[in-house]
Amino acid sequence: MTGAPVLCSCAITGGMSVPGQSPAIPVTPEEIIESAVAAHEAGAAIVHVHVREPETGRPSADLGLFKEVLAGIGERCGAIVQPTTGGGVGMTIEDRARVVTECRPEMATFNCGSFNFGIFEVRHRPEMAEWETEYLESTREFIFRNTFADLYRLSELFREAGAKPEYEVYDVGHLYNLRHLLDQGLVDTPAHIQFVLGVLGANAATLGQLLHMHQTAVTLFGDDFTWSAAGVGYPGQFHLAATSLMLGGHIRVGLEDNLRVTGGHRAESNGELVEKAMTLAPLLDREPVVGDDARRALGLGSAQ
Ligand code: KMH
Ligand code: ZN
Repeated sequence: MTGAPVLCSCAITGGMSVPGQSPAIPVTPEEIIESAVAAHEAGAAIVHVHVREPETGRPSADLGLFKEVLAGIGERCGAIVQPTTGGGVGMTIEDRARVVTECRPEMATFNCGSFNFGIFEVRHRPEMAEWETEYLESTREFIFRNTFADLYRLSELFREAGAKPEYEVYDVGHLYNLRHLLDQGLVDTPAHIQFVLGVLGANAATLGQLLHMHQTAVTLFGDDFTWSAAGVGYPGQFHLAATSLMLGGHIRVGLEDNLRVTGGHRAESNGELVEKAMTLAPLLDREPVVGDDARRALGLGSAQ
């Protein structure tokens, strides 16, 4: 060991983006599986997955697609496969939660509060299909709904399914929501928190805000939590990864959150983003881990 273990999570395709934003975004189940396996080979311990309608690329919560993707990745590598319960525009909490109750993954995302989630500022490219332009524009009116009733219900469903939540917090108030759930006996500790910064409608992907949110989490949870940082956009993705490595956190990269590998170059794959992030780890005395070492770091059982 050259330092404290670090887990890299790769967010493979996303639900709040459209495929016309970049040809690198995987769409079909085969493409998502292929990209997830390659991200794992590049060093990602966790692959975070959404699914898309194969014909159009529209974000979907279809259970058949989730089953195909989860099984496909599981057959080909030992990554922790972490489906989303975040969904996309127009999906209900019941749609979004079904992947947890039906597929019983070892881990899944759990969004900790409601907020505006705007992607209408994304550049509208001529090659985008009509639905893609409409999808981006529709987010001027979109509220990412995660009410207290939703949070309570989702907490029960995760427990029943035996899935570990990754608590996604986008702003400081979401940490207080999580503390409230803990006080209600709805959180098993240590909780795993993902600081997702840089969404239009929530907090910014700056070092100052990550430090503020991390410090708030320490105040609320002491040292009884593990955490990771996901910067949305470029260079936020890599700036937050570097800061998180310095502060002892884990990291998340991937095409869901950012499409650039450098200021001048669009990423050609998820693996490329993982590789770049992984070069930072040894420089900052962190030891990348995958497989059962990664599971141990998160308090998960060993792989089946
Ligand atoms: N789309 C990201 C900004 C989830 O899938 O549950 C946040 C996310 C949450 O990945
Ligand atoms: Zn996601």
